[in-house]
Amino acid sequence: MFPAGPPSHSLLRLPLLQLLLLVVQAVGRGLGRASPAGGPLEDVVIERYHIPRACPREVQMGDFVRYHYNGTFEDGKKFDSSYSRNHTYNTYIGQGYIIPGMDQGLQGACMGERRRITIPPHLAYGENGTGDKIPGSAVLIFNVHVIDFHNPADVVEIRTLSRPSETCNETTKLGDFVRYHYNCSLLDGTQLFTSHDYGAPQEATLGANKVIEGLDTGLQGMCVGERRQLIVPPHLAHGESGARGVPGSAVLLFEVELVSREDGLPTGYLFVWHKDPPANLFEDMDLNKDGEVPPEEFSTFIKAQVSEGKGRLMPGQDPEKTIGDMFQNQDRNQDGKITVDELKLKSDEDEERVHEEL
Ligand SMILES: [Ca+2]
Ligand SMILES: [Ca+2]
Repeated sequence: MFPAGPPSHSLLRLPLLQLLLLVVQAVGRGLGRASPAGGPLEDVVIERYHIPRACPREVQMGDFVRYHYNGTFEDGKKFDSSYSRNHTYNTYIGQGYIIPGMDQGLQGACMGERRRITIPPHLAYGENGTGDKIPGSAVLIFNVHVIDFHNPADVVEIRTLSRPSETCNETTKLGDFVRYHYNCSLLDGTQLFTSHDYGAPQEATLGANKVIEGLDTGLQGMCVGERRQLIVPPHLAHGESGARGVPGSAVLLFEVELVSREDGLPTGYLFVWHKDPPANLFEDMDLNKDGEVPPEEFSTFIKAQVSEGKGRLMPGQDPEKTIGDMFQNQDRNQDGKITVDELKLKSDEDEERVHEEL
């Protein structure tokens, strides 16, 4: 009734220590179980009937696990199922939130693993049972499917899948404007989002709080053309409450490819000069020398600075809009033209502000 350990094909893939533990478990528990007297089950029995090919880590004390289960009695009668609620059961392990037998029975599980956990009454609901569903002295059998788990201390796990063959001199850093493709799924393979749905790469300024923290981190230090896999725990993604299409406390799997990278501008800046700004800035802008700079002159001047490589606009926004915003900032009395008194460099303004504050 309780086959000893996992099916033989998966034994080959287990690390030796794990294999030994399983054998010890199986022998120890198997003997206890199979006592000729047919005595009571003394311990939790774990049968790992599906172990995924890749198991980079196993459930440990303190992990938060999301799993589905069917709960039955020894006669096969069902008493509870997470599937009927259409929602995983989510809990911390080893902290007494669940019956002791489940706390024990979930430890060592891989993501995606299916295991049967048989729990004697003294590690479940004891002699008295509980509610109207669990009678006294019931042995409980849980068929469990582990969807994902994480630890609150987890950081983003980053694995480079491929890099462009030519050397990469500059990698992404905070403040950069990046374009990237991504696929996002749950760890059980459920597809959630992909940039390929939009037919264009996603855009973001790194560190600008525009994407979830784990993705922001995972996109840093990357070469253009590099592909990475990111495993993002929920506290660096959509948290306990989840988001549209994302279950609460879900661990997310991203595959990202960096398409392009540009230096960003300092916070609050729309345009910067590469070197010093022109000495006679207003005169240079006032193309017809009438003492006023309307939007057309302003726009012509800024575009010339950009095309001559003297300065650059904030990346990731329509240049016309940025230039329009710059004009609005400078036209302080909003009369549609900039005068020599109105024109101020942002760096000078900031400095003045600092002095005023001091
Ligand atoms: Ca003018
Ligand atoms: Ca004005």
